[in-house]
Amino acid sequence: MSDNDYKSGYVALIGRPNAGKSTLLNRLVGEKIAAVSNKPQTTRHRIQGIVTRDDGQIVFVDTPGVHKPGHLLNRRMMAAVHDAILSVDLLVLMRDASVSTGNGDRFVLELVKQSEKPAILVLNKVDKIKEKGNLLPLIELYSNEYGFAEIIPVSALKGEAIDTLLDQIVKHLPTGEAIFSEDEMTDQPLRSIVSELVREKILQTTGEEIPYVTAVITEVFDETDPELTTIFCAIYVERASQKKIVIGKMGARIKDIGTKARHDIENLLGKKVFLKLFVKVVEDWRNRERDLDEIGIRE
Ligand SMILES: Nc1nc2c(ncn2[C@@H]2O[C@H](COP(=O)(O)OP(=O)(O)OP(=O)(O)O)[C@@H](O)[C@H]2O)c(=O)[nH]1
Ligand SMILES: [Mg+2]
Repeated sequence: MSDNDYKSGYVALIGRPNAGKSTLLNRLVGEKIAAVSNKPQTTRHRIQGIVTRDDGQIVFVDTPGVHKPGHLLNRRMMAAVHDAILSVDLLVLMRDASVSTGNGDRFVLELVKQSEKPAILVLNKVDKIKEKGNLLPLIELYSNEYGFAEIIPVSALKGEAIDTLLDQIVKHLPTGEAIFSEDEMTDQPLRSIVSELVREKILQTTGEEIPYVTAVITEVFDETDPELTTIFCAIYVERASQKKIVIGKMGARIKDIGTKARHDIENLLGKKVFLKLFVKVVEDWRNRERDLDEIGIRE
């Protein structure tokens, strides 16, 4: 292939909360760099994942699920979505095809229409759909609304049709040189990935209330010892009662969170990890500029 055929560009993954954007990002990059959970609003800031192939380089921008903003936190989350839409070459609108169309879906579609950018529609979670013919009305609905360059049913979880999706994405990118070196996989510092992995375990092990009021900051990341990386993470909650929930009976829950997170972090670093977690009560951090800046959710 001549250099003139090489493609490169930025691609935003946008959609409602829970559509499977971060699952897809992890699948595409081949490493766990973004938190995934069945709770909505798992992703809070934009996360880039880089895929380098022989014929091109794609910089994926994972974004928070589109929702009505309440706290300052949520306003910043939605600003990240709008920024991403404006700054990329191609949009991937991701839709959970296993649930019926709601106002949220129409709102996301509207964002795509307003952008007038080239877009690919990804119908995710097809592993949950027995009769593939059931996708046809959805395909029709979306193609009547916008000129999607492609419509591709996938399963991000099972890895179905992911190669087809990548091929189609590269096809629709502008020609250009690689943006990042080929061994780069994300723009996220290890510290933030670690925080996200800990937060993911909190989301996965607690009920409905805790996810929204939790943030994680990696305060110590010490690689001095080549055999063992020492990591301290602070878990923010808003009230003492929430701290009790995160810690659990006799510390059982926080121990569980720590064990699961350490496992993922060791996989990522390829090294043994000593992970210490502690819980801090910080009232109303979701509305405080300084706290949001500190946990990396910037304007
Ligand atoms: N069955 C099935 N489940 C999936 C698939 N993709 C994602 N999921 C599940 O859907 C849930 C949400 O996945 P996420 O990747 O966190 O979704 P998201 O779009 O990033 O969500 P937000 O960050 O909240 O906007 C998780 O429980 C995933 O395991 C899929 O292809 N099939
Ligand atoms: Mg996400």
